[in-house]
This record gives sequence, C-alpha cells and structure tokens, in this order.
Amino acid sequence: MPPPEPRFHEPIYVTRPHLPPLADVVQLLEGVWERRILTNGGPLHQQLEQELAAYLGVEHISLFANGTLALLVALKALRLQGEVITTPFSFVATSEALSWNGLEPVFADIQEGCYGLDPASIEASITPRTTAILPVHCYGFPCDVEAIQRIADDYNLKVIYDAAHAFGVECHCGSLLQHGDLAVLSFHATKVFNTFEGGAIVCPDAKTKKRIDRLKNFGFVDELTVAANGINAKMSELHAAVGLAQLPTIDAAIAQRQRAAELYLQQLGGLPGLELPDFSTAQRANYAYFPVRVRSDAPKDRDAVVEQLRSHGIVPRRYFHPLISQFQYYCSNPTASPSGYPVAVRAAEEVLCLPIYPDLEDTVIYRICDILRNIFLG
Ligand code: T4K
Repeated sequence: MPPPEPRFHEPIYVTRPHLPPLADVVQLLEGVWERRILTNGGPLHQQLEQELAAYLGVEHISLFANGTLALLVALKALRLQGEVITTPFSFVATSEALSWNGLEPVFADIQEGCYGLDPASIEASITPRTTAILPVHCYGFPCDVEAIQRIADDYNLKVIYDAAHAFGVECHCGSLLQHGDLAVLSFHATKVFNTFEGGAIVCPDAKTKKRIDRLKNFGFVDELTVAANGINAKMSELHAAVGLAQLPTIDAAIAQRQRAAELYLQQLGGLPGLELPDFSTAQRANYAYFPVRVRSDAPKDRDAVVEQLRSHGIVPRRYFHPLISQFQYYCSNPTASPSGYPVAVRAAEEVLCLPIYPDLEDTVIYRICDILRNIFLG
C-alpha cells in the first residue's frame, strides 16, 4: 500500500539542489578567511581538481566558473574553425559556445532511446568545412561513443563531449568522460554534483590541461606573457569549498536518485502511450533526469499532461523544447530546417522530465504517479 497522500504547500519542481552540510562548508571557508586566497587557483581549487579526478576516474580536470565557459574554452583550446556537427536537442548553451567561438553549428539528428547524436546523421552532415563533432550525453545517457570516434578518426575530426549531465556516469570501459578529445561538465545548481555555479573540462594529458588552465586565466603564461586570447573563467575558492564539502555525499545522493527512479519505473510501468527511460545503457547511471515520452497514442498530448501536473502543483520541464535550431537566433542557419532531424523534433514534442532529486519523498512520487495514472488510464 502506498503511504498517505502528502499535502503540497509548495510546488514540486523538476529538481531541487543537493546541498552538503553547511558546517562542512563553513569549516572550509574558515581557512579561506585565514589565507585570504579567494581565487586564481587557490588551495581549495587545486584540492577539488585532484579529488574530482580521482572520483571520476580521469587523469586531469580543470575547473571553471560554469559549464558554458568551460565549453567555450574547450572549443577554443582545440583551435577549431569552420563547421561543427552538433545536436539541436540540448540546452542552448551547447550551440552558443560554438557561435561565441565563430564556429558554425551544423544540426544533425539524434538517436531514439539515448537522445545522443545519431552516427549516421553525423556522417551525412560532414562537409569539407567540418572540423569537429559536439555531441551531448543527454540526461546522462551515454552517446554511441565508439561509432562517433570511428567517424572522427575516418574524417580527422575532433570530438568534444558536452557532458553537462554526465557527472559520475560509467560505461563498460570506465568513466564516460574519458571519451572524445575533451569532455565538459556543468556543476550548476540543477546538476547531480553542484558548486552553485561551476563546470570543468576533462583533459587527456597534462599539456592540454596547462593550455586550458592558461586560457581560463586570460591566456597568461606568466606576469609578462599572454600567449592566447584567453578569458576569465576561473572557479573561486568559495565555489570550490561547496564542491569539496559535497563530493563525499555524492554516492549517497546518486543512490537516492536511483531509488526515486526505480519507484517511478515500478509505478508507471505499462501505462499505454507513456514510454519510460532506460537507464541500463550505462554501466553506472547517475539518474540526473527522469525523461518520459508521451507518445502520439496517449490519451492526452505532452503539453496537456504538463498542464494537468501543474494544476496539482507539480512543475515538470519539457527539456529540450523548443529545439535549439528553432530559437530565432538560429533560424537562418542553413541546417535549421526540421526535416533534417525528425527524431529530435519528435523528442522535443514528447519528452517530459519528471521531478527527480535526492530528497524527493516517496509520497510525492506516489502522488505524481497517481495523477499520471488518472490521465493515462482515464
Ligand atoms: N550543456 C548542457 C547540455 C546543459 O544542460 C547546460 C545547462 C549547459 C551546457 C551549460 O551549463 P551551465 O553554464 O549552466 O553550467 C537549467 C540550468 O540553468 C542549466 O544549467 C541547465 N543546463 C539546464 C538544463 O537547466 P533552466 O532554465 O531550466 O533553470 P531554472 O532556473 O528554471 O531551474 C530549473 C528548476 O530547478 C527550477 O524550477 C527550480 C529548481 N532550482 C533552480 C535553481 C537555479 C532550484 O531549486 N534552485 C536553484 O538555485 O536551466
């Protein structure tokens, strides 16, 4: 028997930030107050880089003020030009990072199920001007990394993964973040691991990390030398303190997310027209999102389901509607026509991300599932 219905006094949002114990953050901040090293690669920044690399199972990591700046610098670090094949089914920052680098986004289609770029569509989008591929591990589901790497090798293209959603995800060969030339994380408040605002680039070697570390610090090599057109994209000690205090709590937080996802799967299985996410494509999933599909044979369309949930104080999100390519800024892009990415168009019409976060109560999940059962079973 499900527990009794909760009484909602406040809306239930798609996510709620995971926070470390405040006392642990304050303890770290006491050291900052003593040292008066607030930013520019201070000791907490360095410690977090080391601890994250160890936790994530990668060699080198460079911290950033946010994921968007990390994407900007990752693309810059690879000295790209021309066209970059990317997905329209993502947060707009993915394409904005290309435009800020003077690169042209070329929108290709995604795959059913994992929502990552479709290798066949990537290959069909390659032109003599293509220099790289920018796929997204959408919702933390791994892209087809092997097929994408094969294409990159065949056509001599770089691969930069937007791994904003993929903190802690593992595939059969270890960390998903090891794939591609670079992988970029977001530590925004809404992410599995957050530093309020923050991000990182996973680098394959020390030389690349050095270049990236310089780029995020105005391009300075030393006091007298600026070697590249850099930017200020550094993470401060305050944000690093939040990350250091949070990291020891992350395994438990992911386990809580998994529990919530399993409860949804158990409660929503078999509803006609409602397709549930498949987390089994990762060796270790992070349950960052719980995207369901309201299929065309469902009794109501996706937007009507959103309205009904909202009327009960539940605020899911339609990530990622509209598609990036449908925003006004990208309308004049030659590849913006929806005919080029039918799978992404359908996903943008059907996906609904239900609330999921570590302290989401079972009673709330039961209530959300009751509302959905009423809609789908009539
Ligand atoms: N690449 C991808 C694939 C991304 O998804 C993102 C960011 C990026 C790159 C860029 O990384 P960052 O530069 O952001 O590090 C949110 C986030 O702002 C954004 O980080 C994220 N993707 C995107 C998918 O979601 P919104 O517009 O949905 O945020 P907002 O403010 O509506 O937040 C969603 C819900 O979360 C709210 O309804 C309530 C809750 N919330 C939010 C915040 C900020 C809280 O409870 N507390 C909070 O502090 O974009």
